Amino acid sequence: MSEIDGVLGVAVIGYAFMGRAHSDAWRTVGAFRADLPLVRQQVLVGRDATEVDRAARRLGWAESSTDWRSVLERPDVDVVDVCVPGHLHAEIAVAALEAGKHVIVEKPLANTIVEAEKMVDAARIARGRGVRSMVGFNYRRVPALALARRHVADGRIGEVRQVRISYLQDWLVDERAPMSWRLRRESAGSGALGDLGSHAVDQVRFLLGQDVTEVSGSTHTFVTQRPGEHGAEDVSVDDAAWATLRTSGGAVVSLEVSRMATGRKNSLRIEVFGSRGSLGFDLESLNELWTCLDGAEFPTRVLVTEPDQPYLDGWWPPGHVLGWDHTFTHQAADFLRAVADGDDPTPSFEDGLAVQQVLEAIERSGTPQNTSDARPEVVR
Ligand code: SOE
Repeated sequence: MSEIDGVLGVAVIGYAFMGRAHSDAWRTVGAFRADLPLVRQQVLVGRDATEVDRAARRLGWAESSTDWRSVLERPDVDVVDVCVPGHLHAEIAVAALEAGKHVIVEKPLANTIVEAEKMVDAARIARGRGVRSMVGFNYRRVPALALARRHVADGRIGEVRQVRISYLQDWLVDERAPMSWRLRRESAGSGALGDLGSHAVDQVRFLLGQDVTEVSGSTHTFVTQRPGEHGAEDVSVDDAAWATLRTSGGAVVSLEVSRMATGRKNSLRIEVFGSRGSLGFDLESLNELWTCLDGAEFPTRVLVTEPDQPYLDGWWPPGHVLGWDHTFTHQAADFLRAVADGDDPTPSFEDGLAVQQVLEAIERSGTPQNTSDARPEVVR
């Protein structure tokens, strides 16, 4: 904790979509949990001095900076929250951990296994010095999904046999949608696979409490060129990906992610089928979980707003529903709790690496093969 005033100073690197979502979380976390260390929104970091300054004022930051390296040297910064494109994650996170800052990195942890491994090494060394790290898979903090995990862990649906998970968006359906960092391999690593598939793989690991051991998959790019700043540019990542996964507990998972699913804005749907029940979730009805527990024959819709359900004791009376943004507040709160208690928060960088290994195995497996010699990839 900052020696200056006993309050944790936070720096967020990046102020686009995720930087805004994380800024909002740091601003609201004190309203959610009164028993956590206080935070000070110290500095927002970005490349464009005028823009980042404007964003800092809007989003509640005391200052802005264009130099993340100098921010790591500041004694009034205790937490560094990395919300920039994937290719910058490893360099900033490793440097921040070495500087003794607690670190959150937005998902996916990195663009490659090699980068993710470097981050895991740095996190391991930092952990020995009491420095905490976490990867930001915010959907773990949806109350309904945290409740689903609790039901699976408590054996309420028996042995999990089958999972269906899809994460579908449609912001690339229009062929005129312009190039961006998300469509270039060098900045994003992969397309829908890394962006949406990382959430899906993390949910499988989270909900089942199991590792993914085997993968067979396929990726596809429907629109291979898009308007860039200087004319048409090649798209170097996938638009959609499909996979069948097997888990350490013997479950089989069907996974589908796409940015070309016309009419689906941000549709994360999950169904988990076990020997004694099932669970169903749809992000578009974020406060609901469909449960079929303890051998019941039909599913029931449960409104997840009760104080004894995950994350809800800090909010409003029952029935006062939450939104997508609250998942980031919960994430910030869980991180602060771990820092205050001297625990290691989850998902760890090791979890982020495990997800990356599955994503890369899906890509490898996606190399077209003759049907006669197609074999699943074993996740290393
Ligand atoms: C964009 O596709 C995106 O913002 C993802 O990057 C987020 O992780 C997801 O929550 C919503 O969609």
